Amino acid sequence: MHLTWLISAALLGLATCVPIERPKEKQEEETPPEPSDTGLFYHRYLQEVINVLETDGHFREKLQAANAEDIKSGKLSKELDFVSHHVRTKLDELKRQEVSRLRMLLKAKMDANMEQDVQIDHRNLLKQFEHLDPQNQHTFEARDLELLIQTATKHLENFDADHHNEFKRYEMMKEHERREYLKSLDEEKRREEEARFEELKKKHKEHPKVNAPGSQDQLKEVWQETDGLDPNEFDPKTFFNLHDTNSDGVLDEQELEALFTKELEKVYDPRNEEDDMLEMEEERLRMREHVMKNVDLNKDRLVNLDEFLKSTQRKDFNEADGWKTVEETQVYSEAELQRFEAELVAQETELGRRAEQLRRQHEELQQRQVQLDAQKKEYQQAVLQMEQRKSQPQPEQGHPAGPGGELKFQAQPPHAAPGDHQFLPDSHPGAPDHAPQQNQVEPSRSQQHPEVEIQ
Ligand SMILES: [Ca+2]
Ligand SMILES: [Ca+2]
Repeated sequence: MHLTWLISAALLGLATCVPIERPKEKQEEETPPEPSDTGLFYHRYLQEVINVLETDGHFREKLQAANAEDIKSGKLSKELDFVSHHVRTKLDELKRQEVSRLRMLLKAKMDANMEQDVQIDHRNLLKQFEHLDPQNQHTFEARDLELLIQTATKHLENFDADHHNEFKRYEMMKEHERREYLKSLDEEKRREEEARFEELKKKHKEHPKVNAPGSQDQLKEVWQETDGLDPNEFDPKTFFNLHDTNSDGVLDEQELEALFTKELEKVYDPRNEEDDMLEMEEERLRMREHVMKNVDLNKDRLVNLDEFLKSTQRKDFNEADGWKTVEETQVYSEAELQRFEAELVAQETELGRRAEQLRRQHEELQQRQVQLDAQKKEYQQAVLQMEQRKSQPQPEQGHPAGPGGELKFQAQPPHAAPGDHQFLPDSHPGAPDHAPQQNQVEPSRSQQHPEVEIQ
């Protein structure tokens, strides 16, 4: 039954799942426990929907009676039709807020991709978010609850697997880069660097024994060093209550992981070059998975007191073989690394191909620019020539200076029509008889002036 019951517990933080054996003084505390962060990108929406649903007496009752199959099949979601109008209104509001947030996400994504002035088809784009029904963006319906539960379950189940996968790729990339670096060195330097790597590896392996998570040795160390209690008085029930920090009666993933800090500090120190803090986080996750696998009997991703006490009765609780850390574990095989490297080469080739394509496009553009520049220059020269011709003195014989019709035209004096040439032979400036009338006026005026001056 490794399925959706985790929804009702891990996400919903339901009071129904809380064991009855809570200490009396804690029962009186009415402050609701802080729910743990699921890490989902719609965590807030999910949590708020749960909170609102919990305020409805009918739904709460149905949830208590529901089993994992009812939740998964969507039977529980149908109960939404019977919740109070007030609750439905609140849920509608939550959905509208979530849709609006998703729209902003889409907008930001499009802006980042420089896709401006594009008509956004929200209904279509919202389809990529599976945790709500995008067809109806205004009200929260049974379909929304069903999708929310199914999607969160799926995502949570994949969460750890995705993380391991990411870590594996990270480790392979690290090794790939190390090998490439070594390849780039000359013989002597390479040997030096190889020796240095070995030295760091050796140094990283030097640490106190790491106890198996969830074992008596491990818990006792926390009891003694973190809680400052006498190891001879170790009491599982007290231990459980001490580390149920939000007092909700169960140890969730974060509370469990907090128990491993002491062990992790034995191996990883952020000040050391040889200790990789990403490896430490992977180690923490592996430890949590190990405990959950052995202790979480009902597979709800939570450890209740009953499960915890049972785990302390197990044979391997007292067996102290220690824990195999990440560096002692084969995270990837040589074949996997080679496949990864081949993938990298393919990616690089593709990038190279695209870069080459861009380079060619750039060249073409440059050539086009050169052509345009040449055309521009030709045009400018033509304009210049035309202007020069315009300003040249008019040829006396009226012969066109150039072969072009325009030049022929420009070469002619502005006020003389071609036909005027017939009368020009007689109109030499030297011939007073045929001087233009204006010229006749001028001398007469100049003749008058001396007369005026004489008078
Ligand atoms: Ca807790
Ligand atoms: Ca459990």
